[in-house]
Amino acid sequence: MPTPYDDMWEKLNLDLAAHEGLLQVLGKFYGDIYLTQEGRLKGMEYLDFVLSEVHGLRIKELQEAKAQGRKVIGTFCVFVPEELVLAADAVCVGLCAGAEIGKEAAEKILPRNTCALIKSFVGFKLSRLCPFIESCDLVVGETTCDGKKKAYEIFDEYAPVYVMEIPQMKQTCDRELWKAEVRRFKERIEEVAGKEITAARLKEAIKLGNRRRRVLQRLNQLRTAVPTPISGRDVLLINQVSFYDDPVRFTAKIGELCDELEKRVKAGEGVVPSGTPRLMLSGCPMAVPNWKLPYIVESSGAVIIGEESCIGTRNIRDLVDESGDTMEEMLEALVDRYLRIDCACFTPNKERLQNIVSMAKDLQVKGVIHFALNFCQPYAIEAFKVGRALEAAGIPMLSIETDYSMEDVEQLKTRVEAFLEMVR
Ligand code: BJ8
Repeated sequence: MPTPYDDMWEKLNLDLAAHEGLLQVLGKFYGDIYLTQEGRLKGMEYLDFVLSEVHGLRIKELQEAKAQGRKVIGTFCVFVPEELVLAADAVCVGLCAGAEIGKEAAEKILPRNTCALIKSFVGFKLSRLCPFIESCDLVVGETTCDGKKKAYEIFDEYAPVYVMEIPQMKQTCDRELWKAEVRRFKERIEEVAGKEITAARLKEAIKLGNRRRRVLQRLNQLRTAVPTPISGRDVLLINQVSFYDDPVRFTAKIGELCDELEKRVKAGEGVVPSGTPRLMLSGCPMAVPNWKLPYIVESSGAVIIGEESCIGTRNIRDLVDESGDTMEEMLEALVDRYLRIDCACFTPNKERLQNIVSMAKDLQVKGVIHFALNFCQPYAIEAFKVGRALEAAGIPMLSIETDYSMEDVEQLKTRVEAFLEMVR
């Protein structure tokens, strides 16, 4: 069926037939998982709208920004300091992909035992299905896990790629390396954007980034109320959308949603019956449209009230210190803030274990579900230590490894139900 965006998609060289198929599947999937929920906040209509226009209106906005001379920078990891992109008056979009539609194409050039997230972004590019990737003037990769690191070398043949080196430890020399990388990134962004990053612009960008983190922190705080006032699925969606929506608009809209949520909390209204087991997710990021596990968990009679993940708390927990005025002070603040990220790619990674245990205790969850994508060594291996740390704190954990396919849904449901029986 023709759409008002066909010309734009054609200009972006998308495979129109395959793309239409993708949108249809996505629409059906979204309807089943999201629109069937009862008692959703009115504010979620904004998220429904954004998602329905994810490849339409938002891409149109990106094209308009480009026509005005602004550049679009795509990222795959929360380690990329978005503030520098915003300070160069460029648009930053998260590119991590959570669908397996391009898997076949990806497996022609990547080993089959590569994690689904990597296969997804490579597959999207090879199959010409992602208008975000096609809109990018620069794609920023990073040396986190080996899979991503090596995949960028291939991706580089299809798109303009720049790779940031991320340290694997957090000693003084690692901080120095990271600081040098942040400076190198600043220069590259200035070059691509054709604009100097001034101290005044960077200060504004730091404030904007923090405002968005604060509104998501507020959301996370409100959702902990009893009875649970919003589903885990809805909060995950909000976090996912935060990566590609306009940051000023997003922050305002989620602020309004939080006002509504606050009223609901005061009125003592919930979205699940009292006594519903409250759980926390921990592990690999769940990129759009990876809603599989949250859907399984919440349709099995539990509710999720926290995500220890990069599309969740790990991305919003730490703010950038706003007190600096000089470029040097602000770069130092960025270096410190980003180095607090506790991705499983670090060794040792004790902070993550401590953060998971304290988060689970604060939220008073009945248990934690640890999620690793198949073939993701950092998270799958770290699951052992996470389980041990939680056990010592008396908190049960279920460890799940899966991908984006639907083949194991029944099997996962059985395991989640058995876990719920146990924690009840
Ligand atoms: S800071 S979690 S966003 S790297 S799932 S591609 S780790 S094999 S996503 Fe991540 Fe940055 Fe870390 Fe966060 Fe590799 Fe694992 Fe795949 Fe992964």
